[in-house]
This record gives sequence, C-alpha cells and structure tokens, in this order.
Amino acid sequence: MVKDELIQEIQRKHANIAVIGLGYVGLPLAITFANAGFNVTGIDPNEEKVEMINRSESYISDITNAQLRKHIDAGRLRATSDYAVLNDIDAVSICVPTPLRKTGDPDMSFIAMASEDIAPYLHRSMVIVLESSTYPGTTREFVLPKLTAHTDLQVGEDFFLAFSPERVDPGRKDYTTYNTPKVLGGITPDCTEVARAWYEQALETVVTVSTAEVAEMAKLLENTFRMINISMVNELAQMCDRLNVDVWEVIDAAATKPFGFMKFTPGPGLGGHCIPIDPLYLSWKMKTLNYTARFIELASEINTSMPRYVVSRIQDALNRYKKPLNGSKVLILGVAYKPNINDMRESPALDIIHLLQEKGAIVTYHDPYVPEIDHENIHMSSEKDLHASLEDADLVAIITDHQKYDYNMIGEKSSLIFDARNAMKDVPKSSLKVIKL
Ligand code: SAJ
Repeated sequence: MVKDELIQEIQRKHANIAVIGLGYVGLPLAITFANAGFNVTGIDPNEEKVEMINRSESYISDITNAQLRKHIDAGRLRATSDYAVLNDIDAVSICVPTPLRKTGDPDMSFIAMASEDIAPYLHRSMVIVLESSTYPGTTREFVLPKLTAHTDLQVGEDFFLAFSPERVDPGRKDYTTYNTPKVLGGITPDCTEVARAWYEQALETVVTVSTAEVAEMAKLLENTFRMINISMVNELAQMCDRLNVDVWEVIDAAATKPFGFMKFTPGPGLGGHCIPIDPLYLSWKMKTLNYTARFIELASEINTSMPRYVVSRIQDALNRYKKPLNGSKVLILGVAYKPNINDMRESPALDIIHLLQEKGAIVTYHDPYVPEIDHENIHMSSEKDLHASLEDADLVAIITDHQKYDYNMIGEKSSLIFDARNAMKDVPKSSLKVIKL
C-alpha cells in the first residue's frame, strides 16, 4: 500500500524532503525538517538566494549562518533552482508568496508556477503540502488539477496532497516554526494521515482537520479576526477625536477587563504581507460565490483610509500653530510597517509620505532599520543627524514606534509632535507639544 510504505519511509527519516520557496516561511521550515534528521533540498528560482544558502549565508533574520552551516556541512541541506531534483523527493512543502495584484485580486501566479513545476516530477509515493495563505478551495480546485494535468496518478492513493497554513511571525522568539501548533487538512483522509505523519516528525504539535478547505479557512479566520479588530479601533480613534476623548486611555481602561476582551491599538494604517492581504483572498473568493464579505470590505476601507486621516490630523496640528501644511517641514519617525523590523511591505508610512508631499509638505524621514526608501515615486534616505532633524522640523510625526528610539530626547528636541502610536505615553510633556491619534 503506497500510503503505508510512504509513512514508513517518513518515520524512518529515509524520506527526502523538498521546500519550494526559501523566504521567511520556507527557510525556517527547511531548517526545522533538517533539525528533525531529514535530508532537505531547498528549491528557489532566485539563484542568488540558492548560492547564499549553499555558502551558509542566511538572508532571513530568523535563521543564523550557524544554523545553516550545521546542516550544509553535514550534507543534510542544500539549495537548488532545478526542479528535476523532485524525481528523488518524497515530500514537498510549497511556501511561495500570495500577494495581491494592483486590482486587489489574488495573485496566484506563484502557486501556479510551483504546481506546474512540480507536475512533471510527480510520482507514486509522494506527499505535497501547500503552506501559502490562500482562499478556501485553492488546494483542491487550483493546485490538484495542475499537478495531475499530465498523469493518471490518483490523489489519496498514488500521491497525497494537503494544506497546512504557515504561522511564522518574523522576529518572534517565543514562538518558532517548531513550537507553533500547525493546522493541517488533506484532500482525502489518507492525505491528511500521510501529511500528518510527515509534519509530526519535525513539529511539536500538529492539529489535523477534516479537509484542506477547513485548514485554508482557519488561517483566513486568524488573520481576518486581527484585521477587523484593528480596523474597529482605528474607527474608534476617529470617533474619540470627535468626542474629544483619549482613545488610548479608553482602550487601556477596557483592557483591564480580564475576560472577553482582547486589546488592539489604533495606528496609521495596516502594513505587512499577511494582515491587510489574507482577508482579501477570502472576500474575493466569496464574490465568486455572489456573496459580499461586508465586515472584510468595511474593515479594509477603514484601514486604507487611515493614512489620509493621519495627514488630515497633521494638517490640523500645524494649523493650530498657524502653519500651513504646504511648505512646512515634516519629519516622519519610523517607516517600517511595524516596530523593531525593517520590513516595508504595504507600510502605511509610504502612503503618508506620498499624501504629505502631494499637499506641498517638505517631508524627511528617519528609521534606524530602513536606510533607504526606493518605492514607486518615493526615493529617500533616512536622516543622518536625528537631533538636528528633530530641531529643524515644524512637525515630527511618530508613525512607527521602534523601541530603540529615545522618546524623552524626541520630546525635548521637537517643537510639535503628532504621535500616531502613543509612543510618547511615558514622557512628561506639555500637552500643547504632543498631539495624539
Ligand atoms: N497593527 C495595529 N494595531 C494592532 C496590531 C497591529 O495597527 O493592534 C498594525 C501593525 O502596525 C502593522 C499591521 O497592523 O502595520 C500588522 O501587524 P501585526 O502585528 O499583525 O504583524 P504581522 O503583519 O507581522 O502579522 C503576523 C501574523 N502572523 C502570521 O500571519 C503567521 C499575524 O497572524 C500575527 O498575529 C502577528 O504577526 C503577531 O501577532 O505578531
């Protein structure tokens, strides 16, 4: 029986593993499989990444060179761009990006490419697991047909296919690929059983569900939950501004409730490669079923309106001191999409800079993690002399509250601060100087 043979190979660690897509999800996953004693081949079309990995040079902040070197030197890990290695591979994880197109529709090209590149090498006694966040039905309706387009191999009998959502939070130390519970659901029960037998060799907790669709939908619930709650507090911030009530104090007070409440904080908008994007895969899928996912659409509308709202608040703050935004010098502090990282994907700071420049402000930025911005029509470098830039600005806008900033010094050097993150909360200040979101 193919299933039993394959499970036995896996349990003996004789199964050869491949991970397609060596980014912030795929590379840690490859290392985790190698740590469990498997032979792992990383596959990525980017030759530079392949060469760096084979030289034990990590480009992913969560993986050290030493972690790579241990397995590269032991001959247990290698990287390639050649899919032909799949002829000798028994188990494949697909960890490729699922961004949005400019139109806001899902960009399935990476999953399509990976599926089509695997297909010629699909063979008996093989298990494939898709990890990329995507709409419910992708594994069964989109991946499976591409895998079997030119073969009569039967899923659930000759080969096995499942979905297991990635739960990597870059930079987090407490939860890693190894110890974060992993949801997993197969196209058939035997697919679930084989994929589970594989993943439980390397991961601390595997949570199986009945189908791939349940696993796909669970991931979207996780991130939609977060996106909607962030949009709710973003709208609350706008309400509190009109009520002349401090939204940060309101949230802190609500957060004293020890049950039935989860704290989220408002901000200048929603950045990152997961939270603003994954829910739109669900609303897109629902549209194809003639259903409007109203919560997601409303939340997305509120979150994407936050940069414009922040700019209007900055304009009001300058106006209070008889300074038109047009011609005023605005220094943006923190442009990464969230604190203490250098990731700029979907960062709201980019929208804020663009809108300020459109209104004639003279915009500069400082971010200790982001030396350069080279994005569409924004090409800027981080200010070299932070003290001088603070003193020179008509308004300092705290957009991303990196921990390494000295907020006391910022309070002393700045003449006017718009604080989009309540970063100045612990700094004794004259209220006239700091205006909060
Ligand atoms: N944000 C707010 N208010 C909040 C929380 C976040 O405005 O209360 C903003 C952030 O500034 C950022 C965006 O939302 O611009 C996303 O922030 P995030 O904390 O959700 O961080 P991400 O995008 O790195 O989300 C990842 C996700 N992990 C996975 O998808 C596997 C998410 O599910 C995690 O919950 C999140 O990390 C986490 O908890 O750190």
